[in-house]
Amino acid sequence: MEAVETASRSTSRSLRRVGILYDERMCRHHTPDDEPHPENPNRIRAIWNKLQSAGISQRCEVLSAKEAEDKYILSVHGKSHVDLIRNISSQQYNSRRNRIASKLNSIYLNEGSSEAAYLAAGSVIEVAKRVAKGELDSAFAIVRPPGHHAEHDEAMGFCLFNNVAIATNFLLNEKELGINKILIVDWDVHHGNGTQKTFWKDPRVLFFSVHRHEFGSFYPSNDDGDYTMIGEGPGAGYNINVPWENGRCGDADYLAVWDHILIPVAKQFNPDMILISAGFDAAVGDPLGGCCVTPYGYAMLLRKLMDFARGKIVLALEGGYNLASISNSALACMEVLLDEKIVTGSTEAYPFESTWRVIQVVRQELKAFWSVLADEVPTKLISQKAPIPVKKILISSCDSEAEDVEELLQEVIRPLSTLRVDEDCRVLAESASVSWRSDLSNIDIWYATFGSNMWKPRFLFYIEGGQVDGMQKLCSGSMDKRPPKEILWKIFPHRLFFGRESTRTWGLGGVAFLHPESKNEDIVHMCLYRITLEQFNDVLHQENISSYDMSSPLFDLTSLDCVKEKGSINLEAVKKGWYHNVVYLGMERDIPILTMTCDLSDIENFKSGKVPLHAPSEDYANTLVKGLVEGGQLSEEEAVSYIKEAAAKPL
Ligand code: Q9C
Ligand code: ZN
Repeated sequence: MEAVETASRSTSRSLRRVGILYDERMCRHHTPDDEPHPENPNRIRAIWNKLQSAGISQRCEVLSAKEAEDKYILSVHGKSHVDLIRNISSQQYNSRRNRIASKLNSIYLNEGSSEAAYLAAGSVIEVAKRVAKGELDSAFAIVRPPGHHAEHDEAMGFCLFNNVAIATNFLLNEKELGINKILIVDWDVHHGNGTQKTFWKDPRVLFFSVHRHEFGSFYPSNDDGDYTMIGEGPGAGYNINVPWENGRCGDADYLAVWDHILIPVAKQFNPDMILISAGFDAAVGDPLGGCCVTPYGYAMLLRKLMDFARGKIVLALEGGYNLASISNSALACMEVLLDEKIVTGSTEAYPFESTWRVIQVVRQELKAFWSVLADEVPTKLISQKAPIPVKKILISSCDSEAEDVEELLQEVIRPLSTLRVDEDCRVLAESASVSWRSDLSNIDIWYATFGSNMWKPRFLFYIEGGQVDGMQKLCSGSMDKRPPKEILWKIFPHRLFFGRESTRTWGLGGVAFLHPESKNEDIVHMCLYRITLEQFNDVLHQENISSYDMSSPLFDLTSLDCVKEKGSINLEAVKKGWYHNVVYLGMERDIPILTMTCDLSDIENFKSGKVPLHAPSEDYANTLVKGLVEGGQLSEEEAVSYIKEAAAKPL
C-alpha cells in the first residue's frame, strides 16, 4: 500500500479513501487440468484489468492479500473443515484430491486451492479491518474462491471458506473496533446459505439475501432461501430472504425490493458497518444467473446503501461468470464508492407482478420484527407491473410433447393477453441469450441418439428447422444451423424400450426411451452427432416442448460438469417434457457424449403400468430402421428384429 503513495497518484486520488484489493495468487486455484469452468481465474483478472484501464485503481488505495489466521476461520468453520482446506493442496493429497472434490457439491480442488482460500478469507478481513478503523471509507475485495455457500463443515457451490462470514465475526470479536451491528447484503443471484446458517441465531448480524429461488428448484435447491427463514431465538427477524419466483429479474425488481424492504429495515437496524456479498451473477449476460441487472442497477443499489453506517461499506466478490458483465458491474460500483459520479437515470421497466407478491409476503413475515414494514404497499405501486416477457412461442413437437398441451397454452396465452410490451427487458433478455450462445457455441459434444433422430434427415430438422415428410409437426431448428461436424455410431450397455400409448407426431404407438442406468446384458445402438453445446440446448428445447424462453441455457457448462460427475441430470425447466433427463455416456476423443431420455421416476411409472409400454407405430419403427440401415449399422432384417426385441422385452 505504501508503495503506491506517490505524489502524482495522491493528487488524482479521490477525496474518499477507497481500498481495492487484488492479488494474482488467488488465480492459482483452478480446475485440475484447466478444464473450462465458470468460476475461473480470469474472473478476477478481468475485473482488475478493467478497473486499471478505467483509471479506477489509480484513485484507490491498492492492497494485497493476506492469508487469514486459522483462529479467525475457526469462528465460522469446524476444525476438520479448516484442516482439510489447509492440507488439500499438499502433495500427500495428490491422489485423493479429485475424489474428495467429486464427493462435494459443485467443488473442484487443485494445488493452488488452499492458498487461494486462505487469501480470499484473509483479504476480506484485511479490507474490513481498515474500513472499521477508518483508514478507508470503503473497499472492494476482488477475491476468489467465493464464499457465501460454504457452511460450517462443508465446501460447496464453488466456495471453500465463507469469506464474508469470517470477516464479520472478526469485526464483531475485535471489540476495540467498536463494530457491534453488521448488515450483510447478499445480492449474488444464489442464496447465501452458508452465511445465513452462521448468523442464524445472532441478532448482531442482519443477513439479507435476494436470490433466484423458484420454490426451491434453483441452486442450492432447497428451502433454506425461502422467505419463511427469518432466524431463530435471539436472531429471529435478523434473517431476511427475498426469493425470486422466476429468472429475468432486473433493475426494477431489485430497486423495488430495496425501496420496500431493505432500505427501511436498514434505517431501523442502523448498522455500524455493511458487508456486501457482491456476486455479479444477477447481471445481464450472466450464463448461470438468468437475471438482468445492469451496471447502472448495481450502482443504484450500492448508492442507496451508502447512506448507512456512515458509508462504511465493504464489497467482497462472490459469483458472476460473464467476464464483461462482472467487469462493468464492478466498475459501476467503484465509481459509486469514489463518489465522483452522481448516479442518475431511471428505469423504464416495471417490476414483475411476482416481485410485488414476494415483497408483500416478506413484509408480512417480518413486520412483527420491523415496524417499518407494517404498512401495506400502496396499490398504486403494485399495479405498475410488467408482464412475463414471452420472446418466442414455440409450439413444435417431435418425439415428445408437453404432458398437457392445454396447460401449456394457458401458460403462454395468459401473459400475452395482458401484454404491455416492455422494450427494455426484452432487449436485456436478448443480450443475455446472445452471450450464453456465443459461450456455448465453441464447445463440442456428441449428441447420442437412439430414436427417430438416428435417421439423419430426421435429426437435421432439429438443426435446420422445417417439416419432415409425414411428420405432423414443424420444428423451429437451432439458432446455429451448421450441420453436425461428424457422425459416428457406438454400442452402449443400456436398455432401449418403447413407451406411451400415442404421440401427436407419430400417432398411436410408443416412442423410444433409454433406461438412464446401464446394465451389461443390454445393448443399444446409438448414432452420435458432433454438435455444439449451444445446438444441444436447442435440441433439448425442441424435444421437450415448453414455454421456457431460452434467455439462459437449459444445460450450461456447470450442468456439463455436474453430469460428468453424477451421470445424469434432470432439467427442472423442462420437467414436463419426456426427455428432460440428460445422461452422460462417457468421452469420445476428449468430447463428452450426452443423450436425453426420461428419468428414473418415469421408469418406475413404466414398470408399474401407470404409463404404458407400447410397441412403436409402423411409421416410427421404419424411421428407426432407416436410421440403422442408412447409417451402415445393421441389415434391414437385423434392424427390424433389434426394434422388435426392444419392444417385446419387459422392463
Ligand atoms: N446443476 C456462486 O455463485 N451450480 N456459486 C450447480 C448444478 C452451482 C454458484 C448446478 C452454482 C454455484 C458463488
Ligand atoms: Zn452465485
